[in-house]
Amino acid sequence: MAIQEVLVPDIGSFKDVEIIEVLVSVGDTIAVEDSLITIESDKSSMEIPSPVAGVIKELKVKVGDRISEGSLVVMMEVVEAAAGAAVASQAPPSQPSPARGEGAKTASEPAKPAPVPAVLSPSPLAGEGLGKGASSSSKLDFSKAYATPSVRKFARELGADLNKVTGSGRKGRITQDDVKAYIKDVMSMGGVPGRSAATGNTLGVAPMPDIDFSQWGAIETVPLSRINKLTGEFLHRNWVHIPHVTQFDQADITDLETFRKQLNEENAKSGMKITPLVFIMKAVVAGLKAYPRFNSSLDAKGENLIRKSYYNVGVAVDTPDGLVVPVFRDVDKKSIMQLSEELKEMSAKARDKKLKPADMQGGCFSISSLGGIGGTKFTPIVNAPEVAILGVSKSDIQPVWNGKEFVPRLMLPLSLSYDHRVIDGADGARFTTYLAKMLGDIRRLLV
Ligand code: CAO
Repeated sequence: MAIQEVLVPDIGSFKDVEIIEVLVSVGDTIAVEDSLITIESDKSSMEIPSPVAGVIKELKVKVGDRISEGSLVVMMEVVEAAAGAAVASQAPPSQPSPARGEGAKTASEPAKPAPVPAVLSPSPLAGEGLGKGASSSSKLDFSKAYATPSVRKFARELGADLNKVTGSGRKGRITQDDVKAYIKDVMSMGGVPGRSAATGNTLGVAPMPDIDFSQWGAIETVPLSRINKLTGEFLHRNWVHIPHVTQFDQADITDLETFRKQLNEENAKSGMKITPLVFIMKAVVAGLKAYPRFNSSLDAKGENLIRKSYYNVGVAVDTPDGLVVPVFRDVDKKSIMQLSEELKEMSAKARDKKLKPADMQGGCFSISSLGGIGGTKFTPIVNAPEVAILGVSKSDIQPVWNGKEFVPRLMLPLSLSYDHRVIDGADGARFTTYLAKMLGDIRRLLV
């Protein structure tokens, strides 16, 4: 073992350039060609790798120092074989260093350890600048990215596309931490680093800016509820992963309303209130039976459809803490009165935060009813792994042409969003037409 100086080699036009990274620490065991420091001029950055293997005994530089050819970088305790190689590396810098290849093995014995100029690993800022250890099979083109060779190498090893990473270093340089943060973001979105938006695995868009709104006036910061956060994540995932189409339609519920009001009058004493929603749940189940693709889920690989022979319907409930979707089981087997009772119970449980996880699982299809509030139509987000969701808006009286004249009819707006990977547009329109037919004449639900 011998302590040896490692010097900056001939670095061409680089003179008095700044060290922007020190990549080693005292005590580190270094292999031949491990990078020691990164230097940066106005035009490019480059790493200076070690020409010898050994243990760092002393750092002679720090970030911000300026160096030129011959500057001392580290004191290194070199292993014997490498010490010999180090002397052999005194060949002119423009020639390939035998210390890195076969020459190291054939080098003659050194008389004494001599200072070792390191061998360059250039990285033009606007060039490919591949680190030596980078995979030659990699297809990622980082030519526009502003990063040092070690960061480029790190990004290639992880398959991160540096073109999409925002640099937080000086002058926007991308650091290793920036790459890690990018990978974390991509993974949290269920994506694959390095795959472009075109492949469907990442959004490939810049993150939302962090804005200080107080610069324009008074503000208050209100934390999102747990439900808000969970729902937000879930909806975002579904919105990104599922190709949505929304089919609009309307159902003539004039006769249904007459019947519903009659039922409510008959049950006034019991306090039971029947809303249009329970009829819609029944009509949906009839639709799921007529069009079984709507009662299916895609498997995780997206290669098979899993068809269900049970009819569980989720209903979105608005609570002070956010949206929850309790599931009503076996809707096909329950009466209008039973469903009304259950809807009342479940809505109360939801608003009192008493729903259990099991109450919100196992749904086949969801309904989001804003009919009690207002609006004419909207585009609900599919509640995966389900493949369709029905949005219901407020019914109103409209003039409808009956072939001879316009007559006032109570029309219910329907907005069906579906997963276009599973459901074709024609089936989407068939499904809403079928729903409208069922709701237009609820006797058909018995057939
Ligand atoms: N058109 C006209 N009136 C309607 C209607 C419709 N489509 N649907 C319901 N109504 C009426 C009801 O008949 C009731 O009238 P009365 O008070 O005169 O009896 C009134 O509106 C209120 O109904 P409701 O909302 O209490 O009951 P519901 O069975 O229709 O809905 C529930 C229950 C739990 C779904 C509902 O309370 C709710 O939370 N809706 C919001 C769902 C939501 O937030 N969806 C958005 C999800 S995406 O962000």
